[in-house]
Amino acid sequence: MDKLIITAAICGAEVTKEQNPNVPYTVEEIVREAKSAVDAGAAIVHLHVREDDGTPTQSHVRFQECTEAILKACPNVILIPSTGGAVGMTPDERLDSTNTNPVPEMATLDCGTCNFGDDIFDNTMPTMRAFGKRMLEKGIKPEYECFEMGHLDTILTMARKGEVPGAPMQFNFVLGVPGCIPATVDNLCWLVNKIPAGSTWTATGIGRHAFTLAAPAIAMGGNVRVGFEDNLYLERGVLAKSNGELVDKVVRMAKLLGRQVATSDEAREILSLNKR
Ligand code: KMH
Ligand code: ZN
Repeated sequence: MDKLIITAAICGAEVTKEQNPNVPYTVEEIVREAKSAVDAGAAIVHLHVREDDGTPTQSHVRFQECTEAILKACPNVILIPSTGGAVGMTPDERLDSTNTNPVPEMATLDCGTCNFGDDIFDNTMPTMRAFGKRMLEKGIKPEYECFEMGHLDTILTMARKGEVPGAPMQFNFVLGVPGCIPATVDNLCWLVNKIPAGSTWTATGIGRHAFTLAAPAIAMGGNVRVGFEDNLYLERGVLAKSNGELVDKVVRMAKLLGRQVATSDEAREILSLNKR
């Protein structure tokens, strides 16, 4: 079994300091959270950025600023900027995060429209084709985010047609978003059983499912994402003080289950990324 790749989704676009005062907004806070996660064992940081007042933005200028600052503190970390942004953003606005220099190694590509709490997260076929084209042109490896069962077939069909980058594909199964597929082991197995041989995958459990989905992912040979984007609590009623605390809990779970944790360079090899 490959080593476990832990991704920290340190910020997100929807969570606020009112919900947990440790949610980062400023560049300094984003660096602090990235470093806490990497120091605890995260090989990857999934990145959203905010204005100083917490407003989510996809501006490449802000991504550039945050990326440079994170890489100064954590020189080897793999960054996966979001192209999902926040609900309601236009596709062009969302894609701006890929306009940094250098181009990101990876970026998320969301695999279909779905409910997102009270909102709709809009990912039409033309939007996904545009995102796939951008990633093909720029040589960005997508992390295919699936929130619903149908998203997997959609993206596999697009890959077969050459509309998005193909093998080896990296999937992130995000389970438990209100209005989307529940975070059950059964649903995770259904998805994992349908990905092409040679693919890699990560499980993300939303809210109270963060760790109950991490456990089967560790046991099944998959990878795990945790972080404030997905869950603000270390345990029931206890707010996490940092993303590092959430990552550390996954590291401890992995140790208990006898699975080793990958460094960023080991993750690059597992994900077939170019060496740094
Ligand atoms: N903020 C969500 C609506 C991604 O990063 O690609 C979408 C999201 C997905 O976070
Ligand atoms: Zn995200």
